[in-house]
Amino acid sequence: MATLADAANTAAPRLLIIYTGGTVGMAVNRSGELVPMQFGRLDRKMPELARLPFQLALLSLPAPIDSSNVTPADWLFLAQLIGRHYADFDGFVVLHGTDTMAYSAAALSYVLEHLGKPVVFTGAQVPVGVSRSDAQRNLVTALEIAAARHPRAHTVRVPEVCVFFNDVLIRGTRAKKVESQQFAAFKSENYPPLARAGISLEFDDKSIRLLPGAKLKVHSNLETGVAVLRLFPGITEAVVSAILGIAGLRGCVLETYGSGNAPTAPWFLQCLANARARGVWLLNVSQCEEGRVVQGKYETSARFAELGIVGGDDITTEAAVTKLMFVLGLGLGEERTRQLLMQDLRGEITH
Ligand code: ASN
Repeated sequence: MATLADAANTAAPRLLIIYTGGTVGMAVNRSGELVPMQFGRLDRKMPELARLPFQLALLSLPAPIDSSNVTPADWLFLAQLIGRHYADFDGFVVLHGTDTMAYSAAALSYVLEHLGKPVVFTGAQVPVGVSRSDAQRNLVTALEIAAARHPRAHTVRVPEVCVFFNDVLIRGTRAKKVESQQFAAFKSENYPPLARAGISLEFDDKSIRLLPGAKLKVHSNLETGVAVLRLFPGITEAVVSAILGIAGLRGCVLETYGSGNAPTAPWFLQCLANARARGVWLLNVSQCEEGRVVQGKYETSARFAELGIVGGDDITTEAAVTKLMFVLGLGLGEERTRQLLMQDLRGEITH
């Protein structure tokens, strides 16, 4: 672990930056492609870090990655790392590629149960060191959020896994990457941002989850036998039955239309029934960016409840995939699994 900055005041907040890769730390290789690099001396690239009133330390993954290569094993590794250093730091900032940041933030939200300290994911669209980079701005404010306390009570301000990007703080289970060319890469879906950064940081305290009563629990299992089936007009029986028939499939996010609607063709419903008979959990998530799944509102979702398909309310696909991995990874019985899938576990759904 490298010490980046020791504030003169030893009571200054202690923050751990975990560098996983992503554009923030990339450089162009000989073929002209952006590839992840070791950060080396981050404080040389960002001298402003030394001026922050924090005690900063940096940990890098042994081999930084483009976040398109992230796996559930990486999420568990990250969670263990945070768990191991939990007592020694007041907050954590994870530098991560933007492509799958929303999945990673959602996964960590589930795996870190009863979290009482901030875990702020951030990154950049332009690498640090390039003059127009957004890295400095994103990282400095993410650190401030990780250190933030309520002005009077001095309790932790954001005891959540969240994403900070381009001046907006988003709950980890509500983030979605919506832009690949602009700096405003993320959107908070179906939930207000937790904070906005302007000249000052404005927290929306009523939208932030309260401190947990219990001790942090770091879960160590995620079920990887999951899939996503996105419907489109003209989808064939061959496609649906191939996906739902995958050997070892335990759960599938069904990306449906509008308020959770899907074809009523008998072959389609039969494919769903066959999957359910094999014990595959189906979680109904809308392709719409706003709004929610209401099973039974239209005839086109009327059979879903009786087939045992779980309505995902206003959950995002990112939060749904990782929720399936987490809940199925707990290895619980039928009834408890259904309850947890329907329940709001980490602020991912609003009933
Ligand atoms: N491909 C990069 C990544 O996700 C994109 C980025 O970080 N802006 O690692």
